[in-house]
Amino acid sequence: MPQKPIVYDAPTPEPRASTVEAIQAEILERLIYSVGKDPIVARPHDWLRATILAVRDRIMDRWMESSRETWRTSNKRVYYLSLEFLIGRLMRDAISNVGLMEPVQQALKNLNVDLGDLINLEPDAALGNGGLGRLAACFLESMSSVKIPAYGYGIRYVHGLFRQEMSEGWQVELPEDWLAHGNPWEFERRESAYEVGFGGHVEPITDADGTVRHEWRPNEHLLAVAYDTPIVGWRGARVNTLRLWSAQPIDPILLDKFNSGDHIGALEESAKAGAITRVLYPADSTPAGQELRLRQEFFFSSASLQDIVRRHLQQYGDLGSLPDKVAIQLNDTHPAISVAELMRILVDDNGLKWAEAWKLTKGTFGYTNHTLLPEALESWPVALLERLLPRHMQIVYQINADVLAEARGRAKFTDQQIAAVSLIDEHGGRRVRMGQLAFAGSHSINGVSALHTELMKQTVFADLHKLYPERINNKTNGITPRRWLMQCNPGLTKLVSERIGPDFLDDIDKLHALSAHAEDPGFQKQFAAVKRANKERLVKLIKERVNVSVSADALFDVQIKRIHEYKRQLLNIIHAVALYDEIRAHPEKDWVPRVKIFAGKAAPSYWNAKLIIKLINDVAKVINHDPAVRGLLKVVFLPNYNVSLAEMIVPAADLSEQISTAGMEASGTGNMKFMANGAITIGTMDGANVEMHKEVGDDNIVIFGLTTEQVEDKRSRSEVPRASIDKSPRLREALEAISSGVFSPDDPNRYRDLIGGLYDHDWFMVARDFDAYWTAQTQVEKIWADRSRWDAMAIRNTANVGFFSSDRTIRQYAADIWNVQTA
Ligand code: B1N
Repeated sequence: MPQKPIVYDAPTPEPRASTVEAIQAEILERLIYSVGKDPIVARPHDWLRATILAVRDRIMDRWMESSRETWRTSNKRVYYLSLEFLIGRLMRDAISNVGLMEPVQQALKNLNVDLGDLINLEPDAALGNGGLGRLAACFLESMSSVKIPAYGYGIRYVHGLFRQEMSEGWQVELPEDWLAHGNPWEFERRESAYEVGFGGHVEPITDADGTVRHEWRPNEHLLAVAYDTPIVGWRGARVNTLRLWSAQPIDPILLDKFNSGDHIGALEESAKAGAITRVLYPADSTPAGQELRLRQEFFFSSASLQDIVRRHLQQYGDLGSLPDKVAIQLNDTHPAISVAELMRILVDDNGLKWAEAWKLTKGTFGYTNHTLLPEALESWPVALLERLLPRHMQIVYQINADVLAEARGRAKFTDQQIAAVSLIDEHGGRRVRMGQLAFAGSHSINGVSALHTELMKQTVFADLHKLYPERINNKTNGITPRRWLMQCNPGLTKLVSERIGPDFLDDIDKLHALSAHAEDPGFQKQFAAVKRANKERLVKLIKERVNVSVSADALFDVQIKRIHEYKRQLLNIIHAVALYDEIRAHPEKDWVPRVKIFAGKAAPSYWNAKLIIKLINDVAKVINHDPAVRGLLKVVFLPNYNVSLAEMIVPAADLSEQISTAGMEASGTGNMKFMANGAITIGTMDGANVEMHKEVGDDNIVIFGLTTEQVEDKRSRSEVPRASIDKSPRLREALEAISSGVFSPDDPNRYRDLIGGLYDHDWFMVARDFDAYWTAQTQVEKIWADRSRWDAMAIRNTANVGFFSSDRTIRQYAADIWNVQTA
C-alpha cells in the first residue's frame, strides 16, 4: 500500500495567458517584485532574470500536470543517470518549445529590450565535457518531447567545464562560473535531501533465525540536496525534471571549534563536503582516476537511488515491482557503482534475499557504453573501494562469485575467459572493473553506433557477450532537431517550411521531401543564400574574437570537437601545411579559397592535445600573414568552444571534418549536427559516419581512409609507417617543415617529438591516411567548383538527417530497453 494517499485533484491557478500584453506585464512584474529592480535602472542581467522567470511560469503548469499524470496513470518512470549534462543555454530552447518566441520577442521589444541580446547573455550550463554530456542533454529534451515520464540525475557542479583562453597560442584553463548571477531555472529542494556516507566498517548482524545481515556504518556523512530544473519538450508535450545534487555538510559549522578560536577548522567539514560537487572533471575519453572522482560517482548514484526507491515505495509500497515501474539507464560506467548500491539498499536496508534482489537489479538497470579506448575504461583500486565503500566492495565480490560460477559451470569457460569476465582485474594491483560491474548488473548493454556495438562484441566485452549473448544491443546516437536545426538555424527552418510545409517540425522524417528539390536551381540558390547569411554572421564573430579577416566566399572547412589524438586534428593541420606549400609552389592554379576553422578544448593534463592546439595557432600565424597565400587559405582557432559557439559555427559550415582513426570514435554527434545544417562530410568509416554514409548515399558524402579492419591489421603486424611517408613527398615536406621549426622559429624543436611519433609508430594512422585524405580534399574542391552539384549534395544531407534525430534514438531505448510507451 502507498505510505501516503496521493491526491490528484488539488487546485491549480489558471494557466498564464500567452498574449504579448500578458507576458509584457509579467516580465515587468517579475523585474520589480522578484528581481527588485526599477525598469529605469534595470541592467541586462536583470531583464534576463525577469524574462526567464516569466517564461518559467508558463512551464510550471505543464510541469505539475506532467508529474500528476505519472502518479495518476502509474506509468513506468525512466531515470537517466549521468555525471554530465552539457546543456548550454536554456532560455531560447524553453521559449521555442512552448511556442512563445514571437510574443516574448514583442513583449520585450515594447519594453525596449532585445530578446537576442538577452539570449546571448545567458551563461552556458557546461556541466559536461563533450559528446557524452551533450547526448544526455539531447536525450532529456527528446524524452520530454516523446512524452516519457523521465528524470535526469546528475551533479550540480558549481564550476562547469573550464573556460579556455589562449596565451600565445597555448591553452590556458580558467575557472568557469555559470552560477555567478544566480540560476533562475533551478528550484532548491531542501526537503529532498539524503544522507550519503563514506568509509567506516561493515557490521555483521545475526538475526534470531540465524540469518546474517550486514549493516554499513560509514564514518563520514554528508547531505545531498536536490536542485530541480524543468525540461520542456517540443510544443510543451511534457515537462520532465533534471535533478542535480549538491553536497552539503550535515553540520554547517562546528561551533565548538569556532568558539575555541579555530575559525578555519570550524568550516573544515563544510569545505570537505562542498569539494565533492565543486567542479566537473575535465576528462573526456581520458583517465580521471582520482579518489574525488569516485566520491562524486558514489555521491550522486547513492542520492539518486535513495530518491528513486523512496518515490517507488511511496507509490507502490513494495520493491518487487521495481523493474516494472522503474528503468534506470547508466550513462557509461560513471554511475556503475549504482549496481552495488541498489543491491545494498535492497538486501541490507530492505531485507530482500540476494537472489531476488539481483533479479530486480538486472531488470532495472541498462548500461550504455560510449568508448572502447582502454585508457577511458574505468577501474578502481580494490584498496580504495575497501576504504571508501567497504560494503560495496563485499557486494562486488559476491556478484563476481556468482558471475564466475556461471562462467565456469553453465558456459564452461577457460581460465583465460574467466579472467576476462571477472569484475576484478588481477594484472598489476587489483582493481574493480566498472564496465564488467555495469554489464553484470544490467539486462541491456548498448553501444552508440552500429560499428561501435559490433566492436564491443568483438573486443572489450567479447567474453561477457558469450556468457550473456542476449544483452548487447545497438542504439545509434541522435541529436535534437529543435536545438540543432530549428533554433540554431531559423533561416534554414523557414526556407524548408516554405518549400515542403511545416510538417517536418513534428516529424523530422518528412525532411525526405526536400530531396525532390535538390536539383532545383531556384531552391539551390535559396539554400545557398541561407548558408551565406550564416557564414556572414560567423565572419563577424571570427573578426571579433580572433581578429582574423575571412571571406564568406571561401569554403568553410570546420573541425570542432574535443582535441584528441584519435580525432586527428593533426591530420587536418598537416593538410593545411601541405596546401600552403602547394599554393606557394603553384600560384598559377585555380585554388579554391578555404578557411580552416578549429575549436575545441584539451584535457588539462593531455600534453599532446595541448601541443596540437599550439601547432594550429602557430600554423595559423604563418599562413594568415604570408602574402604569397593571397588569402586563399586561412586558419582560425576559435577559443573556448562550447554549446553556444557550436550553435553559431555549425549553421555556417560547408565542410564537416569527421576524420577519426577508424574504430576509435564510438559514434560522434557533431557529424549529425553538420548534416542537419547542410554541410558535406569528409570522413572515415568510423562511428556513426558509417550510418550517415548509408542514409545519404555514396554520392553525397566524401569517405576516405583505412577501415577498422585495415587499422587493426597494420597495428597487429606492427607495420612501420615510414614507407607511407617516404612515398609521399607532399606529406614528407609538410612534416619536415613542422618538425624543423618553420612554424615555431622561437622554439624550433617544439614539434619534433609530436611529428617523430608519426615516423615511429603512428598509432592513429595519421601518416598512413594522409594521401587518401589529400585525395578526398581534392575531390571536395572539385565538387565546390561545381556549385550546383555542391548545393544539391548539401540539400540531400539535410533531407536525410531524420534518422539521426534523438527522438528516434529515444523511441528505440523506450521500446527495446525500458519497455515504456512513447507518443
Ligand atoms: O560519447 C559520445 C560519442 O558520440 C563519442 O564518440 C564518444 O567519444 C563520447 C570519460 C567519456 N565516450 N567516452 C566519453 C566522457 C567523459 C569521461 O570522463 C569518457 N565520451 C565519449 C556520445 O555517445
